[in-house]
Amino acid sequence: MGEGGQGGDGGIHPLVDSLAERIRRCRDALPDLTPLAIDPELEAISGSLDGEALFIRNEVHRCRGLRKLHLETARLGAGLQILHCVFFPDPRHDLPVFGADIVAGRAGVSAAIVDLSPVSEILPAAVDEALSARPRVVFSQVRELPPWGSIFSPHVLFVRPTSPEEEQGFVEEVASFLGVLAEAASVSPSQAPSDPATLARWQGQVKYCKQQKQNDKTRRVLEKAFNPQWADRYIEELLFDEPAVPCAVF
Ligand code: BLA
Repeated sequence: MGEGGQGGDGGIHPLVDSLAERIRRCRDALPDLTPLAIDPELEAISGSLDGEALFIRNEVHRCRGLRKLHLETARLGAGLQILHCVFFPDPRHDLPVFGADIVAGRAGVSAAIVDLSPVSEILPAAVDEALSARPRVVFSQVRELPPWGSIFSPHVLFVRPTSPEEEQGFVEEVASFLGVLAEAASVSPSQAPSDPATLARWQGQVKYCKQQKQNDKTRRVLEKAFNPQWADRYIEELLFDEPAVPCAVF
């Protein structure tokens, strides 16, 4: 891989690489971590687009309190590199959705976002308090959220990192968010599938998925790299599949 690894050499941007490693380390410490089966057609996808290497790698697990932990790293043409990560809670648990996304192009990282997003009106109090108390990193370029971003919490961090120091700072921020989630997941009780609170959290998670699917930028990139039908299936089945109705969990 060439210096920085972000040229047209098929490599991975160093932030994508180091964040993926850090997320894996945090994920691997979660309670009762179990790999989930994944369609081999979706696990590793390679090809080429306009003469450039194209690939997607997907990892999927579950753990105590969380129904699906998804980590994706991708290179999708025109030098575009993406880290996409969503940890979806089991609606029986009062836990937020963890989401992180990095988009890097030839000119560097344009978007880096991380959040623990509520599936009810507000975050669980312990999560909110722990996020408020976390050490903060200062970023020189904070970005404005699109309208569908109303699903994110007041703690959401959406920045364009402008130096290796800020990139490292972003990795530390993601680790802080994951530390808060790990603590919450290890102690959260499981409520009945029929509990009104479970149903409300299920609805909240369905809404989270629907709002994320309004991000046209994701769809456009996948349609260009593959085709509209493929993009649709990928988004509906892997990126933002909606949780099963809780009563069916019985
Ligand atoms: C923006 N997401 C983008 C952009 C692209 C993608 C190309 C525009 C870059 C920019 O605004 O600088 C593409 N992201 C992808 C693709 C995948 C992906 C193809 O994850 C997957 C294969 N997006 C998420 C998640 C979050 C997220 C989980 O998938 C947040 C937790 C956020 N992406 C997000 C936001 C923007 C973005 C907020 C900016 C959108 C805007 O400004 O309109």
